[in-house]
Amino acid sequence: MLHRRNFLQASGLGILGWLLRPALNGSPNVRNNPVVLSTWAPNTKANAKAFSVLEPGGSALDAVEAGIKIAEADPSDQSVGYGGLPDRDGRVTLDACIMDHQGNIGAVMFVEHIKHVISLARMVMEKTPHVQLAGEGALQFALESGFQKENLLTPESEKAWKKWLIDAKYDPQQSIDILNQQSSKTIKGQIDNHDTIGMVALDNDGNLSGGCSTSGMAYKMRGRVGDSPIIGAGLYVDNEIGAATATGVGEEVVRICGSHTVIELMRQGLSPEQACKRAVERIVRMQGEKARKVQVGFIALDKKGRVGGYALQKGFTYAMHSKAGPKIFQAKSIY
Ligand code: SD4
Repeated sequence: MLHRRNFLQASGLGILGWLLRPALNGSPNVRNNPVVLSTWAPNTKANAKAFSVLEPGGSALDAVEAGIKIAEADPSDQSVGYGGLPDRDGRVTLDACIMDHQGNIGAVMFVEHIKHVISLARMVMEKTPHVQLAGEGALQFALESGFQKENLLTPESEKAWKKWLIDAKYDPQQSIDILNQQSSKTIKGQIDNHDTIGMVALDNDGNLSGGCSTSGMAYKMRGRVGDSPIIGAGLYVDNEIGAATATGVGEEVVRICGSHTVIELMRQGLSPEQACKRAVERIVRMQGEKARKVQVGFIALDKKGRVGGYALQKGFTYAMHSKAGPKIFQAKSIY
């Protein structure tokens, strides 16, 4: 017996629906308008690398991986990869995730000794039947896959940790305060401020991908995982709508499934900036006065190549690279 849904699919109505699909989605593929967008102004270098992949026709997925690797290898970026600030026990533990235009996802969290966790996340996505690996198991998979075991704690980060230890109270709130200081400096200081890299890209074929990589909150509790490796929180890509990523206090981003929320708001017709604003407003609604004390920033890129961002506190910057060259934005904020 032919079920109603099968009947509709088989009939002209199904075909009509399929024909109307691009119109209903509101945004047919925009071709040859490559754009890369990332959290924080210093990631212009990472963007330039990603754009060098996009411009000759490389995929958005290859572009975000190549771009994020620049931040992961940079010891002056104390929030990502090599040189990342350690947890309260002095150990650098990294989180990353990646998502492509077909909804493929991979993530690693609480990983030690592997510099390019974005590539490891991609390997989880492409070479395993799983989507997330954590801790020792993620390290084991990395070593079996040919990644090098490295010491990621630089002398500078060790020095900063030892200074913190002098009056460390081992109070999780301290880690939040440190992250807030890092991620809401004045505009002038902000230009030099590195932080978690979330990167989203649109390639020449009109496909979107994204990635996110971080050492997480400085001096966090051992084993703490934030939003950055959580698909839907630190990153989300929907190839019909756009791509979004987050930075700041991960606990607040996870609470509202931040990046997925931004995408759903864009699906309702909001611009990237409006959608990011609504997402941070949701944190304010949930957390009330507590929201004044934390920093969260979102950025988003839509299918047409339009970009936007918004933060809870002043001082959040984001960086774009398109055919017009690099551009830095100072995000608007609630407070
Ligand atoms: C985390 N969201 O682990 C990350 C940290 C971050 O800017 O974004 N710092 O919570």
